[in-house]
Amino acid sequence: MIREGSITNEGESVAHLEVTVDDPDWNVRSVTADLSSLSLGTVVLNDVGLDGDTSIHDETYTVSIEYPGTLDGDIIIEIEVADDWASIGESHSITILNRLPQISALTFTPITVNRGDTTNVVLTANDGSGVTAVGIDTTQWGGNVTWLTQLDGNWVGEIFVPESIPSGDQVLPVRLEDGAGGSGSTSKFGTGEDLTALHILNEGPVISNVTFYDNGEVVSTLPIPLTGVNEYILTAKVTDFDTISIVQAKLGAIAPPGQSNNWISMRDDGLGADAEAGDGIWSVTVEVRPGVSGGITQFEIRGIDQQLAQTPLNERSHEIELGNSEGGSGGGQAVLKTASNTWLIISLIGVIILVSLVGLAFWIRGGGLKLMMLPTEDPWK
Ligand SMILES: [Ca+2]
Ligand SMILES: [Ca+2]
Ligand SMILES: [Ca+2]
Ligand SMILES: [Ca+2]
Repeated sequence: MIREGSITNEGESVAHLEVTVDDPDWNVRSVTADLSSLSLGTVVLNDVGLDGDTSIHDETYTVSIEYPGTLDGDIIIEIEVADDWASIGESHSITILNRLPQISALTFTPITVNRGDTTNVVLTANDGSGVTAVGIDTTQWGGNVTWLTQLDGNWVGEIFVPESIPSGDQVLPVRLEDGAGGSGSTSKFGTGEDLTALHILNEGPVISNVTFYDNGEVVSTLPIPLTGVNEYILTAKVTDFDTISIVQAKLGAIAPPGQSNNWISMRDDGLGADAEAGDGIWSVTVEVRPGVSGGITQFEIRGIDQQLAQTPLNERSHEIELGNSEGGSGGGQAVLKTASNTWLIISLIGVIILVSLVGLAFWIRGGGLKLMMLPTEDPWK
């Protein structure tokens, strides 16, 4: 009967009522449909290719219908077929769908947001049966449906921007209910255009928990070897709402030879220096060689996410102390280190004083032995 299967109310769609007359020998004069149940009066169907009739003289009569009212459900209409002498009538039922409320305006304040922020929504929607509920649906990104409240003919509310929503322009679906019990979801205005998009900013990866390990133990000073190369593992926790594609370190004084200015990849695949794959803790081996200067040294770590956002420049710098070879291990590193530094200085001063005193004594005694004495003390190596 309805070529499209159904009509949507409030003029949402144009449908075609088709009636096929069974007896081809019958000299049909007219086919009409009484649509008074829809307040559309009586309409005439044709079989001459007009008004959506797909084929001329195929005994299928057609008329196009658009229903501006608000009824929905199965509606009975009367079809009448007449020839020159008589007419017969038949009742048929057609299905009217309830058009969803239509959105005519949607604003977000602010419209540019970070994930985890909130933003205010003002939405305007209309329906012939009245609008009874409007909600912003972020469930596809792990959020929820935030139902708006009516204020001055609009629907208003505050929504939370889900942490897992991708950055860029995102259209948030709107759930709507009307006074006829219809409900559904849309991402379009009544005009058919996409709803106003919320612009989601992308922040670069955040670096935290920068830690050095010496054979599995946390250290806060990296002892400088007298010979050979000391290796330590540097790890950092790297977090981002997006997938992290690269984490790199620019190691400076603790880089492998010739690579102090290179960005060296850190890894989170459980291989090499990395203890556990995919735990967000990225790892790289660093080297401390004889001859590097002691004290605080700077290095950088940066992450880059899938959408190429990088750790901000001012959040990349970290530092570590390079100490002398006697650095201990275990808890309370900072205290121990301070203590050993102090003792080192005190003993150096002591040695200097001792040498001076000894030198002075020998100088007093006659100078000749002083030159022989100094090399055997050997405190400077
Ligand atoms: Ca036809
Ligand atoms: Ca409706
Ligand atoms: Ca990001
Ligand atoms: Ca890891």
